[in-house]
Amino acid sequence: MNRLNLNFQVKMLAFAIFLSLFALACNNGSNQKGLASNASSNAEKVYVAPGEYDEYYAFLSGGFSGQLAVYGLPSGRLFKIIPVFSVDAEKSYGFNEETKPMLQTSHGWLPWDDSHHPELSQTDGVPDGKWIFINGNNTPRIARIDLTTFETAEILEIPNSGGNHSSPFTTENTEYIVAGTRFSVPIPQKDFPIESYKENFKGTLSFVSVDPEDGDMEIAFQILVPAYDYDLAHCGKGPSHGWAFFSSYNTEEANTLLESNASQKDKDFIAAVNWKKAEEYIKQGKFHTMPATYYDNSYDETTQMGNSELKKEVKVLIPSECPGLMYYLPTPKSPHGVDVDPTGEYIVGNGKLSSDMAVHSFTKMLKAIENEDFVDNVDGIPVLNYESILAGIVTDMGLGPLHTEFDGKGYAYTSCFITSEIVKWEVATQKVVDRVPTYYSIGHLMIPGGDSRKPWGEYVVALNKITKDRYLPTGPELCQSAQLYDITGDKMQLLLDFPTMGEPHYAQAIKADVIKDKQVRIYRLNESQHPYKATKEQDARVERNGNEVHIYLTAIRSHFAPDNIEGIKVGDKVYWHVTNLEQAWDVPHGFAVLGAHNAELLIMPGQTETLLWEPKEEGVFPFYCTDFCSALHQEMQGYVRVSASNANVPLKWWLADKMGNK
Ligand code: K7E
Ligand code: CUA
Repeated sequence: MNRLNLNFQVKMLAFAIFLSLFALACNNGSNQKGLASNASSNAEKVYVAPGEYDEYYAFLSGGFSGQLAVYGLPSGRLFKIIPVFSVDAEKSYGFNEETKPMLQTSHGWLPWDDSHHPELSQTDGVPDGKWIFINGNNTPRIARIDLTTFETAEILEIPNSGGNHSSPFTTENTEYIVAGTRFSVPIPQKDFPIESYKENFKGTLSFVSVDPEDGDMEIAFQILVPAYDYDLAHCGKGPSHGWAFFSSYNTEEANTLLESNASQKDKDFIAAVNWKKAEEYIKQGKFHTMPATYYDNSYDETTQMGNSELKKEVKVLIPSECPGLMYYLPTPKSPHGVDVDPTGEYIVGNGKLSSDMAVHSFTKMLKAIENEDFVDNVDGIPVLNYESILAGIVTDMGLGPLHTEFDGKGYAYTSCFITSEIVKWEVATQKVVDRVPTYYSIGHLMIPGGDSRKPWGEYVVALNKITKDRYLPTGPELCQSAQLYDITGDKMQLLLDFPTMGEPHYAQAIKADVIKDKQVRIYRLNESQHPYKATKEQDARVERNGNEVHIYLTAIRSHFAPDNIEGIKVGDKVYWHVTNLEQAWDVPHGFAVLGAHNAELLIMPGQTETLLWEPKEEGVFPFYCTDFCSALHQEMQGYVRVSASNANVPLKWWLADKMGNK
């Protein structure tokens, strides 16, 4: 080979390497940004013209924000953050006297939780738009949000639980929502050595009944189960209605270094609970009444007050005493999500440490139970034979499958955390038909109606943990993010990225038509039963009772009545009860007073809210409306005079010369 030739070959090789690198870079570029082949037609698909409505309401959990966020789809526009488990200064939730009781627990008053899974109420297996439920993971609770007001209506504490993660998934007619404990603990709680985990720790699976009329939640019963980690749940539908399924990991019952110690066995369990059977056992009195301390907090719309009720006991079923109550379905490996397809036949175990994903058959499960095809028995719970219940295996799944949703056309969509992708597969054949990358590290995914009997399909939303380079950077903390994909064709198509508030674990969406026309617009003044209301200016007044002062204040465009108050003293406890006299939609008033140790009030038309103020020094302090309500909003202000604790300034209030005792 002559020199020239060699030179030429080296050059060609370099060129080839350059070309392949270039191709890689291009690939990377388009992968990194997920550039759509047809950006403008995709833009059209998510474009909602000014003044037009979105097609869906989407509810995304706030994760460690403890709240629930409401977005429009397909636009990704944020409409509202609904405060649930965490105080919210914007709306005074947890700061005003009316909503403080909502955050009462057996561990005291708690201003925070970690909310993961919103779940819409259902009728006949279809979201009915009455309520949305969400779990509090840290201090076990379930909240119910009313979808006519978009406000938290009830928070029920779950006793005998170490963390309410597998919750609050609903049965077909919202007969129950379920709550399995993620962490097993001593039940009842007691001081034990942690090393005695295997002897002394237990799990519980709770069934919370929901009143079909007013939504009132009660703990119907709990099932005492082996000390595994119960991770997620879904209820049966159609033929499997009457059953609920809970995934579990740590069937090793490890209590230290779970990352390896709870990953020893190649199968863990999905617990299948026959809740109709449970109802029979309850009726027959086969339950134990266990003492338990927990709160049920409800917000009453007529008194506009939250109320905390302390409850003292629960009914507990023990599987060994209740044959047929529950079974374990072996499932590889440390399954996270458990999802039931719209037909109710397929139970998908998202084995996050397994490369093969197991799909169980409900029909086969029933047959195995009938044939007593058991391989083991744990504390009276038969373990079914894996081979006998298996419908099939998805062999080409990505790595780290977490959750699955359905489009109602026979396809399933599974999120894979490690490979950052959504994998679409055919439910009946378990064959993979499409996959798309997500940016990045997807957790849950959501199809409107995708865990119901009748998914609307149309979109899948990826709920991502990490965004890296997707948005303008904002210091060390970057936003989490959702991504919207069109799933109407054979291939999934990325349409839109939008940031989310807090970590979106799960989400739900519902056709806007189901709820948009039943929104409460105002609270009627003549129906208010608030004990401190003042429904007309003539009723506005100030009352002293020892060192407690009650100010009955009214607000209307554009003044407070009264707007001058004297006779308050250092050391007083001053309750500002502000009634918004407006009776038109979209005219809230705000209220703030200098030096208050809590948040503003934001009072809807016809509503009364109360702010506690404890002035610590003498002076004259302004108060004002915080919500720009009219052209004269800036004039909506007043003064309160605070005198020494031993002063003799008489209690006086007025508005110009119109009122009070001036
Ligand atoms: Cu997968 Cu809490 Cu539902 Cu998050 S959980 S991802
Ligand atoms: Cu009322 Cu501004």
